[in-house]
Order: sequence, then structure tokens, then C-alpha cells
Amino acid sequence: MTNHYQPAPSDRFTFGLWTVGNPGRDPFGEPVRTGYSPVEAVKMLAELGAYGVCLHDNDLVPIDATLQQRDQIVNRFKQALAETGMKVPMATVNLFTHPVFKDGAFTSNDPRVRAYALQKTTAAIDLGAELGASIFVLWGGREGTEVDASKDAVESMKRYRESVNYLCEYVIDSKYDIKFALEAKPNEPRGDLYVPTTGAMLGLIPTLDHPEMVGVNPEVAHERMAGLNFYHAVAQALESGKLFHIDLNDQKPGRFDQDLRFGSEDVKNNFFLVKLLEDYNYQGPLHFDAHAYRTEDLEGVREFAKGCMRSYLILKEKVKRFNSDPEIQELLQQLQHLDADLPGFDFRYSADKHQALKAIRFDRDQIAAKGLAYEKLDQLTMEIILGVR
Ligand code: GCO
Ligand code: MN
Ligand code: MN
Repeated sequence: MTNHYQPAPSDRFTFGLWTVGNPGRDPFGEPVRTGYSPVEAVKMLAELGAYGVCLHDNDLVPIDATLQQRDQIVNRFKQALAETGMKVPMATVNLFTHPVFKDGAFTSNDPRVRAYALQKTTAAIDLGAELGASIFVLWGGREGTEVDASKDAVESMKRYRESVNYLCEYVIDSKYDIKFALEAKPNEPRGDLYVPTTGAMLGLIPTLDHPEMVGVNPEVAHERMAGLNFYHAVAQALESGKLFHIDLNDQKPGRFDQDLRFGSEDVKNNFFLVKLLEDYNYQGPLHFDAHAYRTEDLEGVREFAKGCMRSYLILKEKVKRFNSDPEIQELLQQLQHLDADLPGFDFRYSADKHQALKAIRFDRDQIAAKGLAYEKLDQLTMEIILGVR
């Protein structure tokens, strides 16, 4: 039983350095632990069977480091990667901690802040490329407002687009094999953040100069904060070929960004999420962007990391059971293969076919009279999830 859910690098599990490095600070309280340093994190996660780690520039290199210090730190880190075989598939940039970003980075009214944000991000892209990352996440933690009188929201979209366009050109010019993944969040730390949902990001991408280089990085907590169905958001991204990366964690709806251990809250929605990723053969990293409860010490953080991976593997096993359960599959056959009830109908429009459609007599009442057996289907699904089936 235990070994069955033992993660291996082939499972592609990754953790942000900021997740197991999280010292348990919150807006009301001081740090409660040191958190794992980057090198310690690599070693601990490698021992647990993870595939790699992800990082913001400043998770590894302090914002005020000299070039010489930077190289020293990066070399030490690369050594830990080499010793453990851990990879860095994704890198990102911190455009939210320093006070210079208090009113946004790419969407700041101040052109010096916007230019500095580009300078900082391109340096973070260089770091990512040096560590072998092929995905660069952009999360605009301060791109938003409390005071809408302060910024023209239309202008903000133009500025945001301009910056992403700049970064794509930089990657092309540098001949890096890197794509961008945009991460949405409805609010926090700003009162309201721009492009607040994965769906909104998917709307922005086709307006960019290089839409083919840009996808999304949906996060469980962020869609659920907005009361949305995360599974649906990810399905839309996947169907548009834009699921470049994913941030797995957990969240109670409608609250502050809890970034809870994956699998600790909405088990049913996470079951359908795992089912989606597995059924559609998502091949990107399975990245945990979560942190341990503030009650935990380093041992607790280790348990947290184990728990995230283990819960994913348990849900993956449940998905297999669901997919091979004869009773469930029989119900699904009946529900989803109704083509026989309208043989040969083609849902693509043509004038002729439309004439034919107008001529069909639909027996509304007869169609509506049939129950769909969703009570049974859902109960069977729950019994799989609850472990009695
Ligand atoms: C959050 C965000 C961040 C970003 C990360 C990547 O929890 O508010 O998810 O953790 O994912 O900063 O840029
Ligand atoms: Mn995230
Ligand atoms: Mn979050």
C-alpha cells in the first residue's frame, strides 16, 4: 500500500523553492520556522522522489547580490542539482516584494518602474535558461489597483501586453528555448488584480505579438478564491493547447489565498482535475505551489511535501478505478453515446443541412422525460473517491 504511492522522478513532481522555503510569515505574524534553504530543499525533495524545483530569481539570488555573489550562489545550487539529478523546468520573477513594485510592475504608471521590471525579468530569464528551464511563469502580483481613479484599466492592458511582447522578443533574440505561462489571480495582495482568471488570460493571449510562445499557469487556489470550478478552467486551457504549466494546491472557496497542501480540501474537484490531466496525457511538470501550515516545523514541511505528491498519486489511482469500473462505464456509455438517436446529423452549418434541420420534428416532451441517472453516477464516483469501490 505505502510503496504504491511512492513518488518517482518519472511522476514529474516539482515544488517552488518558495514553498518548502516558506517560513510561515503571514500578515499578522512573524516567521515561525527557517524554511528549507535552496540547497536543502533540493536535497530533501530529491530524497522524497520529486523531479525538480522551480524558483523566483530572488528565491535563490538576493535582489542586492553582486554579479560575483550571484555566480557563486548559482554554482553552488547547480552543484546540488547535479548531485541529486534534480531539474529546474520552470523559473519566474519576483515583481512583488520590493517596495518599488508597490503600485505594479508592467502596469505601473511610472516608466522607470516598467523598465526596471523588464530589466529584472530579462535577468531572471537568463537565470532560468542557465538552469535549464523551458517555462517562464509570469504572475503579476502587484498588477492591479485599490484606487481605480489612479490608472486607466484600458491603458494597463496595453502596458501589460507591451511588456509580454518585449519579453517574447528577448527570448527569440537570445535563442532560448523558453515559453511563457501567465498565472491569474483575482486579488491579493492588491485589492483587485488585472486579468484575474485563467479565462481572462486565455482571452489576452491571442492579442499578443507571439501568441504561440504564451500559455497559462492556472492555480487551484486562485480560481477557487473567485468561486470558479478549477477543473473547468484547466479543461478550457488544455483544449486550447495553452496548458503550459500548472500550480497545484488546495483552497476553501472565497477566502484569502490559502495555498494549502494538494488534496487537503476539495477532494472531489481535485479528483476531476487529476482525471483531466491523466486522461488527456498532460506532459508538463506537476508543480506544487503550496506551503505547510504555520504550525509546522521542518519535519512538518517534509510531511507536507510528501502529502502533496502522495495525494496526487492516490487520486491518480482512483481515476484508474473510475475508468475501469464496469458499472460507471456502462452508465457513461448510455449517457455519452446517444448519436444513434439522431443518426448522421452533422453539427457543422451549411445552408442545405440547415433546411434539413428545420424539417426535423423533435419530441421535446419525450426527450425531456428521460432521467439521466446522475444521482447514481455521482454516488458511484463518490464511492470510488471515498475508497469503498
Ligand atoms: C500566489 C502565487 C505565487 C506565484 C508565484 C510564481 O500564491 O499568490 O501563486 O506563488 O505562483 O509567485 O510567480
Ligand atoms: Mn502560483
Ligand atoms: Mn496562490
